[in-house]
Amino acid sequence: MSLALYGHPFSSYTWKALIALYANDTPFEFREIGPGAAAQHNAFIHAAHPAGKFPVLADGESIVIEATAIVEHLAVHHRGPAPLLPAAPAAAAVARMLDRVFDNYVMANMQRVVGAYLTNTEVGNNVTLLDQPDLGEVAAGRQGLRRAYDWLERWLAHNALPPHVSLVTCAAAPALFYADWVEPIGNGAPRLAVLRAQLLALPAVSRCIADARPFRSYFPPGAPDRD
Ligand SMILES: N[C@@H](CCC(=O)N[C@@H](CS)C(=O)NCC(=O)O)C(=O)O
Repeated sequence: MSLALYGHPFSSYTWKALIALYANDTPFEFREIGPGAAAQHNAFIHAAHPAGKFPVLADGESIVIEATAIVEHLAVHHRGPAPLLPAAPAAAAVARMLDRVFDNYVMANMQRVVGAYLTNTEVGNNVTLLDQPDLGEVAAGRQGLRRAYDWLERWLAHNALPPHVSLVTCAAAPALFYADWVEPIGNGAPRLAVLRAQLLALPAVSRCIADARPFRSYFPPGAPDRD
């Protein structure tokens, strides 16, 4: 059954699906979406997802939306050396909890800061850069990140991530990569800073970083001169 992933190389949620695919060397076709992309690719995601968001996975006749569901779909239907979800149900439940933490409190607050630099963030509108960001939104997003970092730092003091590339890796790597750009993790959360560095060194993640590098100038708050 042929797999196609619709997404963009600079998109954090696209990375989440790509890391799972790369970790298991799963063959797939990447179908880029965005302003310069093939019209049918953009039309496909707008038809496939209730909010026109990406990534979207096409697996033969099956269409899977939402990055977490894509990773879970791959874990079930395209198994490989990286199990993506721990085999033990209790450990899998913890992996799903962490996936929610990274999406809802790291990725969402990072996107809140990014969104403060943009106008027309509604789906289907042309997004443009504001002359001045909404400083209240920037501060709220950064404060939310700090709280998420503190929670994760406490969690890491007593727990470890699954010992293989998993749903947690897929959620944590892009979330921490971009979040650190808008609110540096720094000395306040040393375990989390180490985790970010470890995740960035994984082959599946460093491949995403390399493929996204040409797009860094588009990061609305401005990308730092480092990974
Ligand atoms: N809950 C979605 C979020 C996906 C998401 O926010 N994707 C961004 C790209 S990283 C997007 O589609 N942005 C364009 C838009 O919102 O119209 C998921 O987990 O897949």
